[in-house]
Amino acid sequence: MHPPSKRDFVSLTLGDSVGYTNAKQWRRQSCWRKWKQLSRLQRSLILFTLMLLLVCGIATSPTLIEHWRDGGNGEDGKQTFVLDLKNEYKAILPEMPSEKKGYRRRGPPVLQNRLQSKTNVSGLLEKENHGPNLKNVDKGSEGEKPIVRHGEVIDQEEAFENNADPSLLALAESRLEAVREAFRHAWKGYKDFAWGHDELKPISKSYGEWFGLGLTLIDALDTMWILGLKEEFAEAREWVAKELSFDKDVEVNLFESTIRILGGLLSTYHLTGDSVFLDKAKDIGSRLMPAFNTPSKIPYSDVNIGKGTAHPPRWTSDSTVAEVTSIQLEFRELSRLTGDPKFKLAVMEVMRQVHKLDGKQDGLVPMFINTNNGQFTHQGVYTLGARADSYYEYLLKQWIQGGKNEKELLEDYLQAVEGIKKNLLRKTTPLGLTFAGELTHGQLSPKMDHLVCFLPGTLALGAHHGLPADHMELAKQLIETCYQMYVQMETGLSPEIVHFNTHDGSTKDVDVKIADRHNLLRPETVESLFYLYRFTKDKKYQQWGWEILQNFNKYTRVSTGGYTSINNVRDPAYPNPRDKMESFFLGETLKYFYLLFSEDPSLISLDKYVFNTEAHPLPVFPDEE
Ligand code: DMJ
Repeated sequence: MHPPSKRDFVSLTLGDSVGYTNAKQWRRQSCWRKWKQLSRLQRSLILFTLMLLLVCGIATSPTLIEHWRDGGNGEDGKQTFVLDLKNEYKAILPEMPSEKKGYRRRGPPVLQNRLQSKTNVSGLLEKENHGPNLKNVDKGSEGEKPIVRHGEVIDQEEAFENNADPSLLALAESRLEAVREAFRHAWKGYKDFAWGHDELKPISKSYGEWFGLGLTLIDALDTMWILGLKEEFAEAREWVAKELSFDKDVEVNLFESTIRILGGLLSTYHLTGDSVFLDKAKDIGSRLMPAFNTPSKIPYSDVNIGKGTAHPPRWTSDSTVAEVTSIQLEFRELSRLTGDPKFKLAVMEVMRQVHKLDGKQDGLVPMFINTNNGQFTHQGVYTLGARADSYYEYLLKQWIQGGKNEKELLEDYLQAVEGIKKNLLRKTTPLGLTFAGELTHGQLSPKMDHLVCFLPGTLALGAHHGLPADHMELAKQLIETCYQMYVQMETGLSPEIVHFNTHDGSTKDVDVKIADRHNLLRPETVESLFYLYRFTKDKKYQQWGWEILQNFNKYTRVSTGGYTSINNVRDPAYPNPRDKMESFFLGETLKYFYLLFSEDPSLISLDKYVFNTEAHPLPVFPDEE
């Protein structure tokens, strides 16, 4: 045994005040001396016993185990976060029975089985989040804590790596904020002058009704959720819960009310888990069903949702092909959620019939179908624009939604893309832009609706899901053309319809007829820019979108609130406002801007969701269904 070294002794007294010569100090010195007097074996035995006690103590303390399994995060943002969320959302989200029973999470069934083995590595991304969407944090069955965002589980580590460049994040954030600001401005106009009505008329500070069902408010719900606009969302949610009633003697268009109202309610239900939206979706879905009571089972265009009657337009017994083939995503999802197959059976009967109909040209469909005999009418005219557009979009998206199992949908889609390539594609002069024209009885017209600009996004989505790579190449060419439809206009905003020049010696690619010079704040080009950016990460697509957003702000923004359609994209001095803000500006255009500028690929993952044709994300069905 050796005496305490000078150093050991000094260390005990360091920091003591001058008067610190009390019993405590004496006791310490005495203990230390006794310790030093013990043999090495005695000291080892004591240390071993202490260690053993410590380990046993930890093993029997649930609090500490919990703390360690959490990676020591018990005191950081995550646990506080759970509490915050519960408090914050009390007003919005009803307490779900599953929470009371201690189940893993609230929310629609499809999303529960995605709570798998994702590891919660840190609280980093919580700071990057978009507001009200971080709604629940639960323990996984193996002690993991998946983060549920936008109704889905994300891997934070992966997402953080994707977002690692600070300058990229700063640019993205400023653009995202610009979209939020644009949304707030549009919403202010709607709130001040059109609350609860279908559409804002921002110039006259009034509103217009189409169905009298609060169309803009419903179309905008999931956009607010995605943009993180909590207060606006909460107010709108209250309106849906307390004011929205479908028990009304009103005529609605089957397609428009399906994509905007049913689609909007279903996607908001998926993002929030709030059953009020599902209840409303079931109600409107059921009220639309009389449309299918036709001799052919091809639905009528119009339904009286109060009376339960349906009919075609007054002048014809035809329905529009795009309309009857672009309601499937929504009704299929409604069947899945309710367990009632009648919705799905009705819409799939339409697809079954259209699949085997004569009158297509290399997979391209005419624009009209008769509700009595189920045959195409007005044959020989093929367009990718109005009345046919979303037929093609929904072939692909139904195939994705259903887990890529429905072969007929894929066959029809692939055949249609070949039909487009064979029959509709041409090049402009002088720039050699690729465009999709219209075929009329064998003659190609170089006319293209702005609506056709959905196509690059759809082609890119197909390529992402394993379809031929040349679809992506065509997508890239077509989106360039759509961008040029903006760039070549004096306001930098696209007209509704363009005619391309194809003859030698033309000096400009794009011509616009006087009647086609309007811009309705449509989303298709921004939508396709979003898909192209997600899949290629080519910054030019974001830049193009940024230019377009600035031009919307320059020529369509109304100072007292809202944005307006304009009559003349060729006159920057007087674009001539039309005094109407379409609901799809909030439902689609601003949402796609936001998604385009976001660097987070898990923000509505394109592997987990398909967007309906009104930009409402619906989940891809889980494998087992
Ligand atoms: C929207 O209602 C939908 O995108 C539809 O498919 C086409 N028209 C408008 C937007 O332009």
